[in-house]
Amino acid sequence: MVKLIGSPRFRALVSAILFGLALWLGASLTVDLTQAQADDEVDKKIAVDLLDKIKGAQNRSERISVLLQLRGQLTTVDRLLLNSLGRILRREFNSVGYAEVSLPLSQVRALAERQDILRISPDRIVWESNEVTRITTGADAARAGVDINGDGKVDSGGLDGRGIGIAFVDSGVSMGHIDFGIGSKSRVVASVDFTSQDGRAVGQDDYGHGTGVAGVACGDGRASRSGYAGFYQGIAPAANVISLKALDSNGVGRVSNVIAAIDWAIKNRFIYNIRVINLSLGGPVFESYRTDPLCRAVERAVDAGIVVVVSAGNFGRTNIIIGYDREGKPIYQTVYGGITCPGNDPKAITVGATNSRGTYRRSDDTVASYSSRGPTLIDGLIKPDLVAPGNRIITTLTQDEAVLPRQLPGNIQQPIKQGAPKNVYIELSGTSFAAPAVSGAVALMLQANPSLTPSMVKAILKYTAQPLPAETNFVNEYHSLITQGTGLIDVVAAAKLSSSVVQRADRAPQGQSLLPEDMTLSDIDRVDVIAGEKVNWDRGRLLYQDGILINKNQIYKIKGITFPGGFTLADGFTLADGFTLADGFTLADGFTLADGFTLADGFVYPEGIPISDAFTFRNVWGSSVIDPHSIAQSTSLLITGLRSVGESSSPPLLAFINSNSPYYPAPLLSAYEMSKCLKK
Ligand SMILES: [Ca+2]
Ligand SMILES: [Ca+2]
Repeated sequence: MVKLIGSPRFRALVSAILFGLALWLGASLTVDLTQAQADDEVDKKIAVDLLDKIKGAQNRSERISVLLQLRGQLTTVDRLLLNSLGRILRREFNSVGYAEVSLPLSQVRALAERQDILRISPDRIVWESNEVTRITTGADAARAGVDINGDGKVDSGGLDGRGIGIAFVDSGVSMGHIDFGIGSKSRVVASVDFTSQDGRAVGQDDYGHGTGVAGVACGDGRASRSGYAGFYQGIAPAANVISLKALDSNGVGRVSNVIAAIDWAIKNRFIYNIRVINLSLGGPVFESYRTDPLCRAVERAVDAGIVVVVSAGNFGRTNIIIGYDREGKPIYQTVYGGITCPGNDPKAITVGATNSRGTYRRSDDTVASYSSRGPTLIDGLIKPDLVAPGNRIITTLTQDEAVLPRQLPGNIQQPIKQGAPKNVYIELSGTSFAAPAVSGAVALMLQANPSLTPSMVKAILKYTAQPLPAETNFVNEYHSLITQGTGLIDVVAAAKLSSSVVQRADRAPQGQSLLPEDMTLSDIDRVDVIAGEKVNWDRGRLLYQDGILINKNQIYKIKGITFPGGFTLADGFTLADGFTLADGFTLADGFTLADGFTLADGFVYPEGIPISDAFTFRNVWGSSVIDPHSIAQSTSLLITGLRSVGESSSPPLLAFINSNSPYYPAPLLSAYEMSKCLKK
C-alpha cells in the first residue's frame, strides 16, 4: 500500500476516482427532466419492498444489504466508488452481472441515480427447506394428531408413515445417508438397479437426485437435529424406502428401465407393502396416454392398488422476461401444455411446484414459474392435479460419488455449529421435489386408513387442497386449474378426511357413502390452522374423480355417471366446482346428475355439446402449447431425469409450437396477453 502512493498507478487511480466523482455529481446536477419525473425514474429502479423500507424507515442510517444489477462489468474505479461513503462492496457475481453491497438506507437512491446500475433489490432471505415443506403443508400438524370434529380432543395421531413402503423410481437412494436409518438398520428396505451399468454397488445414488427426492418424502432429518440452521425432516419420516434405480449417473434413463421398475414394484408390492410409487421424472408427450407405454404401466400400478405420484415437469416458462414483480424478480413468459409424460396420465397424481417464499404461512405462496402447466398435450386433460412446495428445498445429499453435487457445489448446505456432520444436505428446486411431499402425505393418509384405494386417496387430496390465495390473476377457473390443479396440498385436512372414512373403504359397494352411517362431511371441522393461519376447506373444488363423488354432505364410491348426452364420467375424469369446460358448459353449484346424485347448486348444461373423455381444449385455450412434433428426439434418450433447474435454466429438449402444427390452438389469448394477465 505504501509503495503504491506516488506511483503512476496510484496517480491514475486518484484521477480516475476524481473523474468518476465528477461524473457522479454531474449526473445529479444536469437534469433535463423535472425533479419529480427524475425521482420517479430513479424510484423505478428500486424494488418495491426496498422502496417501502426506505420510506418507512425511522433511521435512514440503518444498514441494508442490496443486490445491484449492473449494465456491465465493474471497473476498478467502480469498486472504489462503491467502497466509499459508508458503502461496502461485498461480492461480485460477474457471470450474472450482479454485485452485493452493504450500505445505509440513505444511500440507496444515490446509487439508483447511476446510469450503470439497472436495478437495486434487497438481498432477501429466501430460505426454504424440508422444514418449510413440512410445516406449510400441514404435515407437522397432521403428524401431531388431528381433531376431526373440532371438540378439542385429538381423534387420530401419531402419523409418521410407519409400515408404508414408498418406491422411488429414480437415480437410486444413497443407503449410506443416516437420515434413512432406523436404529442400526436402514429404512431403505430394497434397492434394485434397472440401469444395468457395470461396476456400481447396488444401493448407491451416483447422480444425486433420487436421494434428495426420497429425503423430502421420508428422510428423518437426524443429521440436522443439532448444528444446522433448520430441521430437514421429510413428511413421513418412518416410511420405508424402496429404491428402484432407473436413471443413470447423469439423471437419464430409458422408458424401458422405468417400466421394468414399475413392473418390479407391482410384483413385490405385498412383500414391502409398496403403497406409493414416486416418479420425479418425465419425458416429452409423444402420444395419447391411452397408448403410451409408460402411461400404461402407471395405470397398471394404480389398478394394482398403488398410488402413483408424478412430477408435473419444469417447463412452465420460457426465458423471455416480460416484466418484474414487486420484489424485483423477473417475470417470465408462461408456457401452457408443458406437462411431461407420465404426468399426463389421468390416473397419476400429478404434482406442480409452489414457491413458499421462505415462509411457513401459505398466504404468500405462488405457483413456481417453472412448474409445468396443463392442459396435457394430445389428450387435453386438466393437469396438474395439485401443487406442493418445490422451490429451494434443502434435502438429503447422496453420500456416494455423484454428479449433481459436483455440478452444484454451492448448493451443498453446511452446519452452523462445529461437530455436526458435513456434506449431508443440498438445496434443490423443481417439481421433482414437490411430488415426494405428496408421496409422503399419501403414506400418512394410508397409515391413518390403510383401506383407501388410489382413487380415494387422489379424490381426498384434491378435495382438501386449497387454491393459493396469492394467485389472483387467473382469467377463469380453467386457467386456475391448469396452473395449480385444485390447489396447495393440505395434509391436516387430508388426514382428517382419511381418518373419517370407514376402515373397509376398499370393500364398500358402489353408491355407498364412505363415511360412517351417521356421519356427514359437515360433522368434520373443515377449518385447519396451519402456521397460525386459518385454512378453510369447507368448499372443496373437486366434485368427481375416478369413481369418487363428493357432494356437500357425503363422499361416495360410484362406478361412473352417464350424462343425458351419453357422456360418461369415469376413470381419469375430473370435475371441479365452478369449472367452465367450453361455451356455456359450466359446472357450478346445484346441478342434479341423471342418476340422482346431487352435486351442488347451479350446474348449467346446455344440450348438444359433444364432450367425450378425450375432449381436447384446442379451441378453448391460448397459444404457446409445446408441439411434440418439434421435439428433438433421440432413441437412446427418451427420458431426462428432471434436474434441479432453478429459475434460470430453460427446457433442454422442448421447442415451442408453431402455427403449422396440427396442435396449434386457435388462440383466445396469446402467450403475451396471457402473461400480462399474470403480471402485476
Ligand atoms: Ca375430536
Ligand atoms: Ca409461504
